[in-house]
Amino acid sequence: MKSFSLRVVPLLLVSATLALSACSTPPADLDRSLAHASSAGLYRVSLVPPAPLPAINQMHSWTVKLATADGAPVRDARFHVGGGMPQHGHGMPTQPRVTRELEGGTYLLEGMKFSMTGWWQIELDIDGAAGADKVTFNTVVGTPPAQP
Ligand SMILES: [Cu+2]
Repeated sequence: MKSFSLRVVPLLLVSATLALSACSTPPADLDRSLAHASSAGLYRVSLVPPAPLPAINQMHSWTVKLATADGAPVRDARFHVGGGMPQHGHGMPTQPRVTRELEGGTYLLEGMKFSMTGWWQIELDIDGAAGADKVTFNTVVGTPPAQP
């Protein structure tokens, strides 16, 4: 038993080191587009973040634009918002919600906050006139500028 542990520990250390270095780097071919067709093709969805994207740990809002596959704005839709960091296995630190429709097919997504730099996914479950569908976006939160 003792010799087993002695052999396993160095392997664990090596794996942990590899995992840490992999964490900080999003996949090179990551699709960072913020305009997608939904999974079943029912909708076209765009996310509009504030520009520039706020530093980590700041609460802020995004805008969601929902249209049919033909591009007609979709009113009165409902959303469930999820997401997290796929490389770290944790979710969002807040529970973002689509709180209201600002104008036809344009919605306010409040409560967004990124607690770490790196690759985040934002998942929307959509319930609208054309049916239920979902869409996932990728965004990479940058290193915050140095504090003076
Ligand atoms: Cu993380």
